[in-house]
Amino acid sequence: MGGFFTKLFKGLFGDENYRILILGLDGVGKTTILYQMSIGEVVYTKPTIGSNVEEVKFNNLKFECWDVGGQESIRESWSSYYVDTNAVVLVVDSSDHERIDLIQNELFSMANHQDLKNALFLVFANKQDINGAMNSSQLSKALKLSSIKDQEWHIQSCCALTGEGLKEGWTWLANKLKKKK
Ligand SMILES: Nc1nc2c(ncn2[C@@H]2O[C@H](COP(=O)(O)OP(=O)(O)OP(=O)(O)O)[C@@H](O)[C@H]2O)c(=O)[nH]1
Ligand SMILES: [Mg+2]
Repeated sequence: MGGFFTKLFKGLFGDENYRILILGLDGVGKTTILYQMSIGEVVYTKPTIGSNVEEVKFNNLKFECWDVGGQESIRESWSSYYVDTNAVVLVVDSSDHERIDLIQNELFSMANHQDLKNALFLVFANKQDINGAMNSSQLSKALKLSSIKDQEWHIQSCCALTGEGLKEGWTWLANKLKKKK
């Protein structure tokens, strides 16, 4: 009975809580995206050492968003955040052609990790304002996204400084999470 009322309450008041990991190489815009989504502002950021966590409310859902630093030494700790994760938001600097293979490898090891087998993958092709940035289909190819078969994924181009594209990406995530429940 308790379970029924909890479900009814959650259905009416949107009290679902989802665990989201925001990952990507250093300097790609993860912390900028986190604060655009949580407070709606561009904040001055320093490289993240360890992680930040903020609550994001979107489309009647609550997201507990973990933004983990992307520097090489911190990347080793990413997998300790994977358990019970509903979705990975992978942020890529679309103008960084040199490190595309590096993040492609990181993405594949995430997709192959047992703890992320049921997670959704949202890829933000960030920094679209920079000249020479790859668009979402070029980035999708470079990341070999179509080889990811076990998880559902989506790529969205964006500019975290203006906020363009962020809501569209988050809407995909919210709709998928609602369907999964
Ligand atoms: N031009 C441009 N700059 C951006 C964009 N998004 C973020 N930046 C800038 O990129 C720099 C790094 O952004 P952060 O959000 O700190 O990057 P991060 O991914 O959190 O980096 P780590 O914490 O080191 O892993 C900052 O100077 C941001 O203002 C964007 O869409 N366009
Ligand atoms: Mg950061």
